[in-house]
Order: sequence, then structure tokens, then C-alpha cells
Amino acid sequence: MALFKTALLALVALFTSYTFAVSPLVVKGADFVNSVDGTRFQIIGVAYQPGGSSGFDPGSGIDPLSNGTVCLRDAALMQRLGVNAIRVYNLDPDLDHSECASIFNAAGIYMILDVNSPLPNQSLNRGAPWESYNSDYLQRVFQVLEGFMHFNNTLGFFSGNEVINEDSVPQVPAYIRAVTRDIKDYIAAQASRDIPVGYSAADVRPLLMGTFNYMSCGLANETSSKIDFFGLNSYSWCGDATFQTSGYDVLVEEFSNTTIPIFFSEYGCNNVSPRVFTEVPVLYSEQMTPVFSGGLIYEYSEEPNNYGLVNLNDNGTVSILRDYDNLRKQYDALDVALLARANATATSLTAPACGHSLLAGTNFSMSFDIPTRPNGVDDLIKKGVSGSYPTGTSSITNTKPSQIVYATNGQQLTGLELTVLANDESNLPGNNTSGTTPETPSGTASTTGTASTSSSSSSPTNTNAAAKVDDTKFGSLIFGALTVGFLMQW
Ligand SMILES: *[C@@H]1O[C@H](CO)[C@@H](O)[C@H](O)[C@H]1NC(C)=O
Ligand SMILES: *[C@@H]1O[C@H](CO)[C@@H](O)[C@H](O)[C@H]1NC(C)=O
Ligand SMILES: *[C@@H]1O[C@H](CO)[C@@H](O)[C@H](O)[C@H]1NC(C)=O
Ligand SMILES: *[C@@H]1O[C@H](CO)[C@@H](O)[C@H](O)[C@H]1NC(C)=O
Ligand SMILES: *[C@@H]1O[C@H](CO)[C@@H](O)[C@H](O)[C@H]1NC(C)=O
Ligand SMILES: *[C@@H]1O[C@H](CO)[C@@H](O)[C@H](O)[C@H]1NC(C)=O
Ligand SMILES: *[C@@H]1O[C@H](CO)[C@@H](O)[C@H](O)[C@H]1NC(C)=O
Ligand SMILES: *[C@@H]1O[C@H](CO)[C@@H](O)[C@H](O)[C@H]1NC(C)=O
Ligand SMILES: *[C@@H]1O[C@H](CO)[C@@H](O)[C@H](O)[C@H]1NC(C)=O
Ligand SMILES: CC(=O)N[C@H]1CO[C@H](CO)[C@@H](O)[C@@H]1O
Repeated sequence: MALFKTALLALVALFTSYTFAVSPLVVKGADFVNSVDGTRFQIIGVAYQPGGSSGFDPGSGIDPLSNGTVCLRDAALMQRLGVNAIRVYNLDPDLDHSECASIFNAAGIYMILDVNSPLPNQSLNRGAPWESYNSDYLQRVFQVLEGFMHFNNTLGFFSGNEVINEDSVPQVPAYIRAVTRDIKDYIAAQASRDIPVGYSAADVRPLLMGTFNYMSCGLANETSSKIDFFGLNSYSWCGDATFQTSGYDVLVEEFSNTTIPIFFSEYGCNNVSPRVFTEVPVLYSEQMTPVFSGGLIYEYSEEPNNYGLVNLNDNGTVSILRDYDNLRKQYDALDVALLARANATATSLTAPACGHSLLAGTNFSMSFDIPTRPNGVDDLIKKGVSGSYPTGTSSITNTKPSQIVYATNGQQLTGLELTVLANDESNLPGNNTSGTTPETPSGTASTTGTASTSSSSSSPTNTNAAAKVDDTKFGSLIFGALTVGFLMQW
């Protein structure tokens, strides 16, 4: 195997000028910060996985970021909604993602990418991580990195999603730190900038703080295995709940000493439908922004588990759903100036030292011995994995989606267009709101759901790698969520 990389020169030659749009983000203490102007960045995001994880088929030549025609349509609708970030779960490293990355970049939208997939050897096995932690797996992970690490709008990578839960063996946390270390070492060796790497946790409250502490504490003998940010998949705010009934107050308290950025890597309970998204103004208020850096609503497209903001029709058209209008209204009301305000205390925090006291109450292995790399992996890191990879984003020329989009009132949306943002800008709610209908879409949900208690929760994802549609482990997550409010024994 030839261990060198070739840039996609032909592709680069197609474009003569570059747009810069978003600036790379860096982690400073507990905040994401714009590397150019120093402002704080808070994630106003949506999960993007059209077709769900069952639609992921590496042989097909299609993944969520492979078709520019589709990405342009969706990026324009997301820009109109007001988002500045997407999370994409399942990616095929053999496909070229530069057109979609360039479109999202031009729209001022960052990408957070999972390096795993549900397929064999493409994620850690929570029952026997030592079996799945092998060089085939890591090679595939590094290929995903190569496919995205040259784009400025790559916000970060998730080294794992919900690997730790009630079924995981005590050694799993150490293996996640090992994968995180290998990813960060690869980026340090092969990328031109530092790209943050984090972990996305299931909201299993008895394990949550232990997971967070294990992943984010500092080791004196090695710095790469510490995560740079922590994502929490949380569905505890359902309907018209409150800061208290949702248990968000407990999360803010328990994470109050965080030294890294924390955000909801999925949120948006759908027990009450249509969703009213009353958690949005609270998440972006002073009640939560000292601890949280925003979150990603699950999810853009309607799939069998009913979390969609839009319906992607079989004939290529899109129907905007009521949840999209409701969410947009909540985003539009946010005080975006508040979100960008940096805080000198938060940006200068450093991690606590790893120690057994951080793991009290968990059944994790009490060791911070991080597994050594499988044979051959050092070489992959040093030389880079083979393959053809893009060198960066390019300017885009086409900004008008060709597909028909229907508003919630059934009328066609006219004038939908992607606004190419200027250098160093990312998208904000209330700006770049192209697309109108003859009649104002009715958009307002009159349904005010029953307030949920902190024990009601649901979660559509529970696998290491992917948002699932056929969620066979749904019950166990509900079981985990029933323990909301349980306080760790310290
Ligand atoms: C990426 O960001 C860096 C730093 O802001 C900038 O120098 C570079 O030109 C950008 N690259 C592209 C392709 O936008
Ligand atoms: C991209 O998607 C469009 C619209 O669905 C479709 O017509 C086109 O064939 C796709 N292109 C590729 C290369 O698959
Ligand atoms: C998974 O990786 C192992 C070790 O590298 C290899 O022996 C096995 O064939 C792989 N399995 C699949 C399904 O690719
Ligand atoms: C670990 O603890 C969790 C939460 O208390 C429990 O659900 C799970 O069964 C335990 N796992 C093992 C392997 O003991
Ligand atoms: C946060 O740190 C303070 C000061 O060290 C400590 O008193 C408090 O218990 C910590 N809170 C949590 C939830 O760990
Ligand atoms: C496309 O499909 C949607 C949903 O089935 C339907 O409402 C719409 O009329 C169709 N549009 C066209 C142009 O065929
Ligand atoms: C600034 O950050 C510190 C540390 O995270 C936090 O305790 C404090 O509440 C923050 N202040 C504001 C105004 O957000
Ligand atoms: C690194 O430090 C941790 C915590 O003190 C320890 O458990 C581990 O064995 C050390 N690792 C190595 C390779 O020395
Ligand atoms: C963009 O949105 C911000 C915040 O809502 C607002 O202050 C600014 O004026 C808007 N810019 C444009 C061009 O609409
Ligand atoms: C046309 C338009 O409204 N463009 C705005 C898009 O959003 C950016 C930043 O959010 C503004 O600077 C543009 O003026």
C-alpha cells in the first residue's frame, strides 16, 4: 500500500478564486472561540442525516455530504432557519465532500463530524472494545479525518457517540480516550491546524458525570487523549417544560465546573408534537450560556422516528414542517450579541488532574492506563493514510436551489437562495431569510404540550455510530433517563 496522499488537483483547478466565509474555531477553556476575531461561538445547529443511519450504504456512492444539488437546497433552508452548524453521523471516506463542504462554508455553517459508522470495524464495540480497536478501524477513522480536516468550516470530530451506556464494559472509557488520542495525534501530524475532537454522550444520568470526568481530565504523562469538547444527547425537555422540570437546572449545576465546551449534541424531545422548542430561549439565555455552548436540534429531515423539521419528498421536493417554523421563530428571538460575548474566566480554565475521586459512583475501570496503539498505527499517523483528499473549500457559483419547496401552508416558497457570506462571518438567525410565499405561513403551534417531568425523556440514538431509526434499545435508554435527578455519590 502506498502511504501517501494525493490532493484532488483536478477539482481545485475548476475554481479560480477562494471564498473564505467562516474562520476556523478553536477551543479556549470552556468556550469555542473564533480564531480570527476572538468572539465566542455558540452552536445553533441541527443534525443532518437524510435517510437516517439505515440509509448509509458505502457502496452506493451517496452519503449526506456527497451531492451538491441536495446540499445547496438543504443549506439554503438551514440558513433561512438560522443555524450555524450541522452534525453529520455516517460518512463514506471514499466520496468527495468538497462541494457540500464549500456550500455549507459559503452559507456560514460549520460541520461537526462523527468518524464512525454502524458497519463492522467502523466503530468501537462497547462489549469488547479491545477487539474493535484495531488498525483496520483506525485507518478508516483517519480517512474520514483526511476527507474533512482541510476545510475551515470543520468545527470538530466526534471520536464516539453513546458508546458508554448500561451495556458497556468497564474498559470502554479508556478505549474512547485511546481513539481520541489517535485522532488528535493524526491531526497534529497531518493537518494544517488544530481541529477539536470530542465525545458525544448518551443521557444516562448515573454514568454521565463519570463519563465527562474520565474523558476531560488531564494526564501528566500524555495530553492527546483528553477530549476538547463534550456533547450530550439529551431529550429531557419535552413540550412546554421549564428549566426545573426538564432537569436542565441539574445539568447546569453538575457541569458548572467544566473546563471544556459542552453542548447538546442532540436535543429536541418529540413526545409532544408539534414541538414548541421552548428550551431554545433557555439554552441561549444567561441561565445556561455560562456552562453550555448551544446545541444541535435532532434533526433536519423527517425519518420514521418523527424528529424532522422538513420532509424530503421522493420526487425531490421539500415540504417544510411545522417544527421548522416553530424552531425558526424561537431562533429569531435570540439575542445573538449575548451569544458572541467572550468571558475571560471561562476561556482560561484548565482541566483537573485525572484521579479516582472523579469516577466515584461509576462502574468504570479505575485505571487511566490508556491502551497502546495497535501495530502499524504509528506509521499511519506519521506518513498519512493513502487516498485522494480535498485541499480546502472553494467558492460556489450556483446559489439558487432548483427544487420546489413547499411552506407549511402548502404554497410554494419562491426566491429561496443561499446567501454567500463575507469573510469571517457565520450564519445568524434572522439574517439571510430568503424565500417567501404569497401568504404568510401559519407557522404557529397553538399546541402547548403537557409539561414534562424530568423523568420523561426519549432518545432516538443509542449506538456508537449513528442516529438510529429502528431503535431496538429504546427501552434501556428510557430506563437510563428515568434516573434523571439522581445525584452522584462523591
Ligand atoms: C482558512 O482559514 C485561514 C485562517 O483564517 C485562512 O488563512 C485561509 O485562507 C482559509 N482557507 C480557505 C480555503 O478559506
Ligand atoms: C444529486 O441529486 C440530484 C437531486 O436529487 C439528482 O438529480 C442527481 O442525479 C444527484 N447527483 C448525483 C451525482 O448523484
Ligand atoms: C475487522 O478487522 C479485523 C482486524 O483487522 C479483521 O480481521 C476482520 O476481517 C475485519 N472484519 C470485517 C468485517 O471487515
Ligand atoms: C454500570 O452502572 C450502570 C448504572 O448504574 C448500570 O446500569 C449498568 O448495568 C452497570 N454496568 C455493569 C457492566 O455493571
Ligand atoms: C465545583 O467546584 C467547587 C469549588 O472547587 C466545588 O465546591 C463544587 O462542589 C464543584 N461542583 C461540582 C458539581 O463538582
Ligand atoms: C411531490 O411530492 C409531494 C409529496 O408527496 C407532493 O405533495 C407534491 O405535490 C409533489 N410535487 C411534484 C411537483 O410532483
Ligand atoms: C464566566 O465564566 C465563568 C467560568 O465558566 C462562569 O463561572 C461565569 O458565570 C461566567 N460569567 C458570565 C457573565 O457568563
Ligand atoms: C499515565 O498516568 C496515569 C495516571 O497517573 C497512569 O495511570 C498511567 O499508567 C500512566 N501511563 C503511562 C504509560 O505511564
Ligand atoms: C443580522 O442579525 C443581527 C442579529 O439579529 C442583526 O443585528 C443584524 O443587523 C443583521 N444583519 C442584517 C444584514 O440583517
Ligand atoms: C442579505 C443578508 O441579509 N445578508 C446577511 C447574512 O448574514 C450575515 C451575517 O449573519 C450578514 O452580515 C449579511 O448582511
